[in-house]
Amino acid sequence: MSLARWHDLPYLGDGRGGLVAVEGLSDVPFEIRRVYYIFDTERGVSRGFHAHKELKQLMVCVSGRCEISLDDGKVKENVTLDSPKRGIIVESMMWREMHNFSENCVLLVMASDPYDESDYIRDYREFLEATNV
Ligand code: T46
Repeated sequence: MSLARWHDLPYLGDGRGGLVAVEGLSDVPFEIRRVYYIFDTERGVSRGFHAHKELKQLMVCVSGRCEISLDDGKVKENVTLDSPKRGIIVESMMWREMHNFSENCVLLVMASDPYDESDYIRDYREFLEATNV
């Protein structure tokens, strides 16, 4: 089974251009309690390198492209995000890394909870211990 849960977004574009609207609980399977976006990433920079204990997120590349590495402690998978119409839902207890950001990449993230540093696992060995019990 794939680790990446692809999620098609409601597309409302017309002759004037594109439009995507996302509502929590109906268009994504959680309440959206925080939105953030990553942009102007320097060439060669990678980000992430952590998992979340509880947080669920929908990640969409609304401009450009980037690669996401997912790892559930047993299986690893790489996916490319390059469409504003489709994203991935990243569940809790999933190690994630973001690589190869294109120059114009804007990675939009809709999250199920407010920011809470205590929800992060930033040590890979600790993550493996928690997932391979
Ligand atoms: C994730 C990936 C996809 C905040 O204060 N509030 C926030 O909402 C966020 C997202 C970050 N921060 C602080 C925490 C750090 O001091 O901003 C700093 C940079 O965050 P971080 O190094 O965690 O950024 P990334 O790009 O490695 O990870 C982020 C999210 O933190 C994470 O939840 O899943 O994007």
